[in-house]
Amino acid sequence: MPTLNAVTDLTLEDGIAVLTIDAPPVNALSAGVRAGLLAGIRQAVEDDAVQAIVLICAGKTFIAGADITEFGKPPQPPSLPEVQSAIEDSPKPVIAVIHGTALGGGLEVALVCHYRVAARSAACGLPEVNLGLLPGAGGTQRLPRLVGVERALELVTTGMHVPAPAAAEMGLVDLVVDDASLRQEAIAFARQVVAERRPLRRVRDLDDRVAAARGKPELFAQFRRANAKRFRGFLAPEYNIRCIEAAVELPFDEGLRREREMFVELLKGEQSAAQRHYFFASREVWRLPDIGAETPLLPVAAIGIVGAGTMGGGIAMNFLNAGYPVTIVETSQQALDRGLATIRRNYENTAKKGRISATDIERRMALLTPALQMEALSQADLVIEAVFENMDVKKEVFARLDRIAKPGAILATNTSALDVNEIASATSRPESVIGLHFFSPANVMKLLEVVRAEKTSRPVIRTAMELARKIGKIAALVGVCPGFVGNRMLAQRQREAHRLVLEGALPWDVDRVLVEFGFPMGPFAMSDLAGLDLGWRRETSTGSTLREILCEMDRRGQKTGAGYYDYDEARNARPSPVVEQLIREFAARQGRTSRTVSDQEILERCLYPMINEGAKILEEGKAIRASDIDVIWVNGYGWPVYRGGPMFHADTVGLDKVVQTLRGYQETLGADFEPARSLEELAAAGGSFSKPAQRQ
Ligand code: 3H9
Repeated sequence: MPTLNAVTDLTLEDGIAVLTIDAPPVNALSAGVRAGLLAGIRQAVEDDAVQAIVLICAGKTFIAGADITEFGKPPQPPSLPEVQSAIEDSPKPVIAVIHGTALGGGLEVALVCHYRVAARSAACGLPEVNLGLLPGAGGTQRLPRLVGVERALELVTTGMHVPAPAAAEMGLVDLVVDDASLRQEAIAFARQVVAERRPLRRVRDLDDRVAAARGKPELFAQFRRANAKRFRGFLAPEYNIRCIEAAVELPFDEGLRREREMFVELLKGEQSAAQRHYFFASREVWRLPDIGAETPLLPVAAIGIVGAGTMGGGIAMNFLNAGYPVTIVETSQQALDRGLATIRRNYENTAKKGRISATDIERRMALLTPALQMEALSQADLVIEAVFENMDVKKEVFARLDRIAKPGAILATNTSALDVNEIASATSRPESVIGLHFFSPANVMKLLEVVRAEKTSRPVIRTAMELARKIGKIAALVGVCPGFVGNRMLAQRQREAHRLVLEGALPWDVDRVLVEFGFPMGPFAMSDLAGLDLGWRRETSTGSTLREILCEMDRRGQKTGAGYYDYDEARNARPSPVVEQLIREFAARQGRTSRTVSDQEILERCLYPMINEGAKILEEGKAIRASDIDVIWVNGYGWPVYRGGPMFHADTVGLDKVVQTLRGYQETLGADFEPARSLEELAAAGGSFSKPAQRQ
């Protein structure tokens, strides 16, 4: 049998046709793959020597889905449904052979096969929801027919990957075999199907499992209620649910049509565009233009951490979780004990939720060595400083580390805003110094800003990025500037949020508008959570800002039961009449008259200066690309992923509109709103951050 095309191949092995897809990196269903599949199935069906067909993939995975890069482009024949019909209607059994991951359209292809055999290490899933989509090739109609409605709802709304053994248990795959013998056993299974004259099992014809949910709308209502918080703001989960409802209530072909319509609607919408942008952005962020595979990686086996406070402890947990031995240093036994106790308590809380076992806790704690002397860090390959945020203190720590750390060790600071160049200057080896800006709580937050100082060497940067990957972070390489990328932009939003309040908006108005936009929390609720007294001291308080006045009144945030909001016992927030009155008086003392501020103004004034700052950051080369800024904001600051990130959002709004609006505010509010030069130029050239003008 001939090779079908560049990405598919058909061979005959003693009556069994083996149809192989070989389309790196992930065997996505590109036009070429679809064409090869269709041709292969047709040839195998026509060939009298073929008794059954085995569909298998080369490389690291089974089909990982539709080719996302084709979305939004003119469709190329054959369509996926056409290919699927050829498989499902084949008069000869077709067996999907799954290794790696069968995802999205990949699993949907497997679901039109008559049987599915999977390697033990494989996983299956319909992750379209994470791209703002739904499975658009029958997945929502076939999945519940195999696994039942409750499971199907869970799978399509989370996009979770189901390991092969669990997939077999729920009826998604028919046989699980050892990885090493997958191909051989799959062919043997095909022979068995032929020998036993097993029926051509078409999932579309099954009805029992969906019938069980027919006429039970409360099942869906309950699912929506239980997950309302998780789905807030997202369109795709609701559309996925509606498709499963259609699978239950409509005949198969009608359900398919409904699914198709909703898929197309989502595909054309802003949310999916944003989530697909984020998918590629979160992969691109790892690519460093001037640091490639030729840059040597430094060996890192042992970690040292200076400071066992909230940050130091959280950072340590990342490395312990990944199996690295960590030495953690504090200045007093009491602080050390407290730090270790917090780490243990965090692990115990995780264990209570069933995510780790008691053995896991002990294994991780055993990797941790407490110490009172910095000399204990002499053998560490990477030392991360997490002490008080003060330049003199940091420089002193680095000067000492310079004397103690072994040659070649990476010396990292966890500063969130200080000048890493200056910190590096306290050592005789600035090339080894880098910023690793973890976000709080460091054991939970995915984001890591890797801060490249002027003299940081390439091997140090590459090693830091690789380590970040190993400990499960999403790392973005940024340059030295006050606040780096994330906090520098946040400062813009904070300034406007506070200014808006003095002009007449109330803290809960600002928070509500940002929450409606999709942030989990607004800036004032956030301040209350973090504590208004961060960096505040009664002795030096001058009562000249709202925050100071609130602290002086002992309204220091959630922990004191009052801040910008009032809190009840269960920490539920209520707008505070006291604060409202206080704001009015404070503004009046400053000679301001209160006015009505529209929601639109709140949103524009909080977000557009951030976008503007993002443009300046790019101009100055402090971020590599606009999409890195988006990754930072989605992972570090709760920017809703269905809005892609601040720079993608600017593209969605239209850069000319952003510039115009900034100009408008500049007239009344001054230079803070002056558009960045690059933003104006890009807007004037009709470009966008995701597609710079020259590439269009
Ligand atoms: C769908 O199927 C819709 C259907 O229901 C309906 C159709 C009508 N397309 O992640 P990695 C690239 S929607 C194009 O770094 P890993 C990726 O960009 C799809 N490209 O590897 C990267 O490129 P580069 C539903 C894709 O080993 C390279 O492959 N499916 C696609 O860490 C390696 O990727 C999904 O949502 C794609 N579908 O993880 C699955 N997938 O090297 C999405 C990947 O140039 N994919 N690429 O940066 C994944 O979850 C992971 O890629 C996977 C491998 C787990 C497969």
